[in-house]
Amino acid sequence: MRLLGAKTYKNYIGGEWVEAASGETFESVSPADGKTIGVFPRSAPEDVDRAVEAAKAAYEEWRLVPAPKRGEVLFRFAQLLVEHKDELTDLMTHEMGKVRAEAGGDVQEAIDMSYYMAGEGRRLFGQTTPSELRDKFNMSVRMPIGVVGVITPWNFPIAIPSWKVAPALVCGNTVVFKPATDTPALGERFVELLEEAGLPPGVINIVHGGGGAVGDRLVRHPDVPVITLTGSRETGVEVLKAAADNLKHVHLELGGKNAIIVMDDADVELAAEGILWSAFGTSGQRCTAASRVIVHRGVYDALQSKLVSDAEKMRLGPGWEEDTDVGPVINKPALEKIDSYTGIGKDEGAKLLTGGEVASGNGLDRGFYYRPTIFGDVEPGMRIAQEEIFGPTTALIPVDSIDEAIRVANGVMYGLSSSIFTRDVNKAFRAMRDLDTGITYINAGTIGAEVHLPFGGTKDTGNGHREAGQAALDVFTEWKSIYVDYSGKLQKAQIDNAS
Ligand code: UN1
Repeated sequence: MRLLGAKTYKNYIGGEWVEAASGETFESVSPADGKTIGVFPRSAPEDVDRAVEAAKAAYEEWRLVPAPKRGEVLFRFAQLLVEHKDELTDLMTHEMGKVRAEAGGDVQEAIDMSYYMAGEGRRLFGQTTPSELRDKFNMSVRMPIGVVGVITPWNFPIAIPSWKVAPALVCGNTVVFKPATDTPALGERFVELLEEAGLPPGVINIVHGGGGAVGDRLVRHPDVPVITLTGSRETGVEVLKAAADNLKHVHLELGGKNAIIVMDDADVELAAEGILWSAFGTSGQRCTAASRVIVHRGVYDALQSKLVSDAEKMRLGPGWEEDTDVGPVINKPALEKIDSYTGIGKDEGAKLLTGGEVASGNGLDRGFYYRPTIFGDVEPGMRIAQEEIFGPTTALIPVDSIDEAIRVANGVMYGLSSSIFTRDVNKAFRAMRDLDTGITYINAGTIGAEVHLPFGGTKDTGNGHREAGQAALDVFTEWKSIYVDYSGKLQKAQIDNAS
């Protein structure tokens, strides 16, 4: 692979590829086999300051570029992503670890989002509305805000940057982007392609480095009015607090503890397929992963045995090997955290049905592989049924009715995704209304959101915003209401037209 072999990468600031001011570096290492992907600048607050300065200067011109023209750059970017899809997919299997089909899906999601937001350049609709006074015209328009700080996770290393950067840019903002330190090469390729698409210098900037030095400075910088972060609940709370002094707009996309409900009238085969895909796809490292399965007792035994036998057939391996079902998890601390939850589940009295161990042999020792893990007889209050594990572990919780199923599904702090398998339309509509999540699926798993619908969750999954779809535009614009009086005289609202 072209990008493998410890290539040295740089920050991109004001249209120049530059090292960190300190000259310090860090490595990105493949979770699949431990090989070095590249060496990256370990940036400090002063690098962030330079990037923000460049982005602030570029904003003054970029905000005046007509939105359809801004959209055309995104259109070219989408085309470049199409051209480079195989290369990016391959790199993702190495740097992040997901299997090839899913890595291709990740890149495809960015292609979809970029085309969608390119089109938004010719919409960005506001409203026109009557005035309460004669000879007066009212409208509202979306205005860009300024420099957007984009902080992204490693689990969707091309898709999630596109969810944030594409709408930020089409709305007329400029960006300072900090990719996760586990997937910096993918972040860098993303920016190289934006440069190639014709984005003027300073409109997109990338600063590599950790949350402490780079993220924190971005969040506190007075010239960065918008922060968008996908990460853990803990980081989200810290970011919100740090941004409060400057009254920043903060968009947060945080954790999930997503449940699939399987009713006794469900197609059990289909439900099992949906559960395995949602629980073990991306090795369970999606915010939308199904880490709970709430099962009606009428089908509990049948579903459990099908899940266990199918999970045991899944092949672990590097994502680039065609017959791999489940790739590695991202790094050693993640592996240890996932394994610690197996211990917690056993101690709590849940029944370990399969998995529950680090996988080894056949070269797996070189990476971070964990066996697909299913716990049975789980009580809704157990920690494995409450806390986000972010790995290939799911918990089966038996229930007796739709009411109990919905109560259990809602009985967690998060509210991202949910699903129900049922053939009863009444139960499906109950679930659509009563499941307290930002996303609900009927007869499908909890993963697979499409880019033109709002993405995000209720409760501790976020702070009320949504990304993707039209909803994303609300994160990256301010509304301006404009009143045009063409009567030629002073007209006083609320007074001259009093009834
Ligand atoms: C995430 O895990 O943060 O719906 C995003 C899905 C994907 C996106 C997941 N399209 O699972």
